[in-house]
Formats: sequence, C-alpha cells, structure tokens
Amino acid sequence: MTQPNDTLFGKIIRREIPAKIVYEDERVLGFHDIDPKAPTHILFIPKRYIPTLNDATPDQAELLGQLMLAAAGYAREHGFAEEGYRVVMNCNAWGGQTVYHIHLHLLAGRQMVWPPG
Ligand code: IU
Repeated sequence: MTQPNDTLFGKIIRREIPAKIVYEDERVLGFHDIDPKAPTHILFIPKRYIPTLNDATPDQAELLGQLMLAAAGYAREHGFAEEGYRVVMNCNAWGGQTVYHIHLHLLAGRQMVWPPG
C-alpha cells in the first residue's frame, strides 16, 4: 500500500495549500521556498512520495535525475547558468532536513560559500 503523504509538500502537490509554482511536468513540481536563503530559492520535488534520499530506490533513478534537470533548466532559463548556482538535497536531521518529502533546493543569485554550515 502506498504511504499517505501528509507532509507540507504533499499538501502543495494536492493544491490543498498554496505555493508559488514555477515549474510543473508529469512527475516534478517546482515552487518558491517560503523562506528564501538566496535571491532565488526554488524547491523541486517529485510528485511521487519519497520521504528522504535514504528511501530512494534504483527504479527512481530517472525521477531523481529529472529533479536535477528541472533545476538546471530553470537556472538556464533565468540566466544563472554562466555565473553559477547551487543545488542541495538535505537528508535527515544532521543533513538539515525539516520536510520529509525529498526536495532539491536550487539556490542562485549570490556568491555561495563552501563549506556550507
Ligand atoms: P529542508 O531541506 O527540509 O530543510 O528544506 C525545507 C524547506 O522548505 C526550507 O527551505 C523551508 O524554508 C521550506 N518551507 C517552505 O517552502 N514552505 C513552508 O511552508 C515551510 C518550509 I514550514
């Protein structure tokens, strides 16, 4: 049986709560982070429920790649490709994950620092 997706992002996928959606295809949704950590901060999520990267399975490899390509496409279309940007996926507590539906952060529009906190 499929797990119910009671996370915040499940509610955004079902349009139960609003989000500033900037990208959508059959399998992926992209929307503005409500508390942006860079001038541009977009979250790309699979519509299919995967709680953390630990839960991803080999048959989801293409879906995970689609998140990356959606982020890169957005960055290119919005003029960030040349100067650069960062994509990040946090996993569990030490990784800083707070919403348990995997999401790829696209951060752009400022110089990033390394290592991250
Ligand atoms: P994290 O990698 O799980 O920490 O990222 C969760 C993100 O979800 C974080 O950047 C939050 O600002 C963002 N977010 C959101 O966009 N809308 C919300 O209502 C809540 C969190 I709560």
